Amino acid sequence: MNQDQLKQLVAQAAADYVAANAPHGCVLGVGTGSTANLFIDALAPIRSRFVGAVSSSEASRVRLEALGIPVLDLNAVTEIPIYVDGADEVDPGLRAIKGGGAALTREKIVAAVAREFVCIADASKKVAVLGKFPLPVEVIPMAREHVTRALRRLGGEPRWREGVVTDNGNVILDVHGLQITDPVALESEIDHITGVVTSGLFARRPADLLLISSPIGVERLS
Ligand code: ABF
Repeated sequence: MNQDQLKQLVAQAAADYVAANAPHGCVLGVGTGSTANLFIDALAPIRSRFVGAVSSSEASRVRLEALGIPVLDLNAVTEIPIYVDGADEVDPGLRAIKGGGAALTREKIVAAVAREFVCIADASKKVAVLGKFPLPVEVIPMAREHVTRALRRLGGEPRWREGVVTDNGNVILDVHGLQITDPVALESEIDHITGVVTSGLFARRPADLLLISSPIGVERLS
């Protein structure tokens, strides 16, 4: 099985999980990326189950609306029973690096509201220690160099993702060379740098359920 087939497998498993567990008439949280795109497509047969979705990006909003799933403003929603999204790396504590697709801030906001965060990934995303995938950090543009210096002091090598502007009008620094042995502490430290909007470390609020696909099937970890 190639990686695309593994993504398809886990996306379908997530749609099945949602069909079995999401209350009728609820609002679903939907993430961003190629695995999330396949999950959105897999929602087509069950779209009448939801009154709508909250999306973590403009790209996912367009895909959801094309399927006839209304996309709601998060400020108009009080409950999201399930939020499904991909990740760039996941560790055994279900903590993740996200944000390769530059949607990290909205993803973190949706995860904060959701009762259950279901992370979907193929087995290549599973790691013992987070950090091989460069950690994305969303930054207010005028603070870019200040935050770069502060991240260097934390031991990483930040690189500006030139040409990328987030849905919130900010820039992304990708921090290379980190061995993230204490993800909760590092998430807090980065969040406290003035000018940082958020980091792609999902450690204080890890996934509640990880669906991970490999050639032998989809494993559920919680
Ligand atoms: C999002 O999609 C991210 O936070 C992560 O960056 C990315 C994973 O992308 P893919 O599913 O394309 O590998 O959820």
